[in-house]
Amino acid sequence: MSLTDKGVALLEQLRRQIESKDAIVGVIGLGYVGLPVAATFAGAGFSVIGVDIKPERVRQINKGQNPIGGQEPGLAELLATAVSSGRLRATDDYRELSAADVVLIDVETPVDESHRPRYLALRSACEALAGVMKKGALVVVESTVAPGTIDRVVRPLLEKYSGRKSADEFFVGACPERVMPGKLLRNLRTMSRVCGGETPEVAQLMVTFYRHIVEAELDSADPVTAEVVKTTENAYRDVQIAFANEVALICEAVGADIWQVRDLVNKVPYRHMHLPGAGVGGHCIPKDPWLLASAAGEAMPARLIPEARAVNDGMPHHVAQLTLEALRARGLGATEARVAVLGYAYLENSDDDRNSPSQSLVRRLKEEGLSVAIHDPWIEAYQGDLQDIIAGRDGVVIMVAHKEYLNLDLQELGRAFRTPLVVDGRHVLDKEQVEAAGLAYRGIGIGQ
Ligand code: SAJ
Repeated sequence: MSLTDKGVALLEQLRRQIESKDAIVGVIGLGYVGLPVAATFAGAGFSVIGVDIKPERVRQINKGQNPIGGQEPGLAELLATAVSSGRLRATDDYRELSAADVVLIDVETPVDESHRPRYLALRSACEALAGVMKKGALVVVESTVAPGTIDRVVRPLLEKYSGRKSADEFFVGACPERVMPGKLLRNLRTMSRVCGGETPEVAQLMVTFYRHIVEAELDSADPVTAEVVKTTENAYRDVQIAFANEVALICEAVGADIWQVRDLVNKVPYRHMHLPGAGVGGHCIPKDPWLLASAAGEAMPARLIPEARAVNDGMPHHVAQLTLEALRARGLGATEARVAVLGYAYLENSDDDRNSPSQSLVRRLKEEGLSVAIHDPWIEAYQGDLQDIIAGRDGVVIMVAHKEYLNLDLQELGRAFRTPLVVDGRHVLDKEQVEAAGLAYRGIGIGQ
């Protein structure tokens, strides 16, 4: 792909507007990615139009109120200033994007039950934008998409519904986000990013644009490279976690301790075993490997990535199995057992429960007939008193390494239980200490 003469002229005009911060920035999708991005560019001195389909969210933002849950340092203040200064305005009317020189797309890009990308939101955003898009505009997809999406979905939709040609009368690229709940603004500022432009000049202009808010490295590339990098960095993590989980299961079978094994393996140069555990949750790691795998050709389908997903998705069921076996060893059948699950979020010290392994575990234990209580100090619905929750129960299943669980009073735990059993899904407790306190211990990766 190369710029036409008209494209060269329009890109040069856009570069000057970006350098002087006169460029108007549009952001489509004001969620946990789009809203921090919109507020950050407004804070950097740009005029920003945020578009979201939820009128209530638009109203909240225009009152300077932060609709994002959780603890996001600095976001509420940045948003309030961006709105009160008049630099950021939210709307549900796409027509207001006709004034935007740069449009960032931050909509959800989930996969369906068959793990195929579902681009309903992305497609409708592209079609609606194309109908109002300004000549010479730069469109950047920040959402995580499968490799090839810019070339096969985004650009064709923008061209079809605008009647314009990319690299001629508009420009397109991908710059995948790398935010993380709890660190939205910090990651936005400090994480490097890949600027995948449809031509080298467009990629360079994206670098110039993001330099206004990113302190870290900005690497130029083409769109498909940016798409592969983002989905690969998360698929890499998922496969590494799956490997640690598989070795943990082998350790259980042979009577070894995965935590001792892992420490000794990681002493060897270039070995970095990840942490085995009760499963892999969140909004990125369970989804992005499927986006990457979906791009594999028919002739060479991805095998390792789907298998790693299966191993990780199997971990909550393994925790259920450990629990059932331990209860049976104490003469307790599933239907008479009462357990407490500690931790419902997908990540330690977080209130985010998206795709959390605990959801699979609780469903499985209930299907087996157990009575299940849930505790999670970070999630309002489950914040009860821990002692009250576990009183009279036949054990606890620890699913998240929240800081509140790191120093449980084992003696007190022992007194509260009807049957003293700890199933440790995150290596929060020490087997010897638990057993010294008179409780039975089962842990992922720790053979009996
Ligand atoms: N987990 C393990 N073992 C590990 C690491 C994680 O079982 O060794 C589990 C966690 O308990 C959790 C899930 O995997 O259930 C995901 O954990 P995560 O630490 O990867 O946290 P995420 O999902 O928020 O991942 C994000 C990703 N960042 C972006 O997509 C921008 C990921 O690429 C980052 O590596 C991660 O944050 C991070 O730690 O920064």
